[in-house]
Amino acid sequence: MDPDLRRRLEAVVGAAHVLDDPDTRASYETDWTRRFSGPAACVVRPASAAEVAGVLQICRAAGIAVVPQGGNTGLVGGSVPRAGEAVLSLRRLDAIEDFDEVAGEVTVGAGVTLERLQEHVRAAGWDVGVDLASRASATIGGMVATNAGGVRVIRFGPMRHQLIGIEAVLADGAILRRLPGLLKDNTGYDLPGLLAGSEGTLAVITRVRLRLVPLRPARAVALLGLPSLDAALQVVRAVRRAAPGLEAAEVFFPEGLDLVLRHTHLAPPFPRPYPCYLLLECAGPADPAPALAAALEPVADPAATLLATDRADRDRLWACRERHTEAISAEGIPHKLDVTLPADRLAAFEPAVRARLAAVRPAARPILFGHAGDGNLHVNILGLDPDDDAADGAVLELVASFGGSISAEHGIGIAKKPWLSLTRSPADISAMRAIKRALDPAGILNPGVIFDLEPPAPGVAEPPGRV
Ligand code: 2HG
Ligand code: ZN
Repeated sequence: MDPDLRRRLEAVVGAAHVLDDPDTRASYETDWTRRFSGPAACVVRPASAAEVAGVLQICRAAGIAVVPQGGNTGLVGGSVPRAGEAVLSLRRLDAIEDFDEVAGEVTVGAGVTLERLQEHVRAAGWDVGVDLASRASATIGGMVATNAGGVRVIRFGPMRHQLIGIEAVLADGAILRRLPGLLKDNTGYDLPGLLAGSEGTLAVITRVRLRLVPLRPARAVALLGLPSLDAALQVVRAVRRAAPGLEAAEVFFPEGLDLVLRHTHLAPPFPRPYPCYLLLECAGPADPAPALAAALEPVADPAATLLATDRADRDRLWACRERHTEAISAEGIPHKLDVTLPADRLAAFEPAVRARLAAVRPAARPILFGHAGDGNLHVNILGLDPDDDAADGAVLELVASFGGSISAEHGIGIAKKPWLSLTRSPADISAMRAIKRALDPAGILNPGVIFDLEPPAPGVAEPPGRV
């Protein structure tokens, strides 16, 4: 690393927080999938918005691009370097401040993990509306930057819906600070909403103000074995109407459950396998189990239904679903395609995607699971070369032909970039490019993520389906 650049960065963040030793850099250079990895010039670890601003000004002057990174739990290659950028790790911004226990709002540093925030606010009777399996490592800043979804979107929406204020640093070092704690604040463009889901390409998020939800301590979980995804979706429809406390409706299939059981050594939930599994969670101030049982009674086979209320039993059922990601990773490096389908097309998509994959790449081993309540399937594929994206393209084209979206909750990153135009129009993409150019004209913030700043030269056609 250039010694002069190092000296200038050290003057802002301190010598202990500019890391360029290859062994120390390594964990910041590869993402959770292990499919996306690249060399960083260095890792810089600021502790405040002012330090972030100082680092961005130095990097901009030196022409060095910056990749913002939280817990590095991303799954689309958007938070790791590609070609010698500086990784800007936000994990030291880990203060939980200004918790309004009456209004249910809290201001949180970007580097606070979801799990720490959950523990903090639950002690006072509040909860975070978003929950996801990587809660121990995922940071709030990264979750806002990617507009994370998770298992409770059907009840509380994604991260953008929890956001009521933001502090973020623009590429030129200017600090946006909108942390008003006002529920009504109609004074121009919604900058927090714009930055949510911008994947580190428009600004570096340093603090956010979140709306909380009342803690619902009484919980009931049901796991059902079913003949098909279509049958599972019919159960979800019935339970949604009859059990108003429904927070999660998750599906998985035998090939995924087998992997989880092998990896975790958990006992199989049922004495025999089923073609599809549905996990439902209801929550409320009082025990939701009777309402859930009553809602299931007309639609579920009692021999293929487990109901759990105490914590250890609920966790055991959840493990069958939540431990898919780690069990798949233990098996190999997967291609991960996180897609949404319109509710009425999801059941037909499942056999169609399996058939498409078998035709395009017979060696592909699809493992499907996801959030049935909001049409979000995680199509994980093992058995492919990490650089072979023929299966990715085939699946995403199929999704577009079903009227779905090529990214439900993980973002575009670099993994989905070639297919962005399948579900965003030329007008959308040029508006996004114009916003990017206005906020980051030198293109130093996470360049190459979501789309390239420059469209193809006039007269040069973009390959179909590619940006
Ligand atoms: C989940 O729903 C996460 O568990 C990860 O979004 C999905 O590993 C995946 O593909
Ligand atoms: Zn998910």
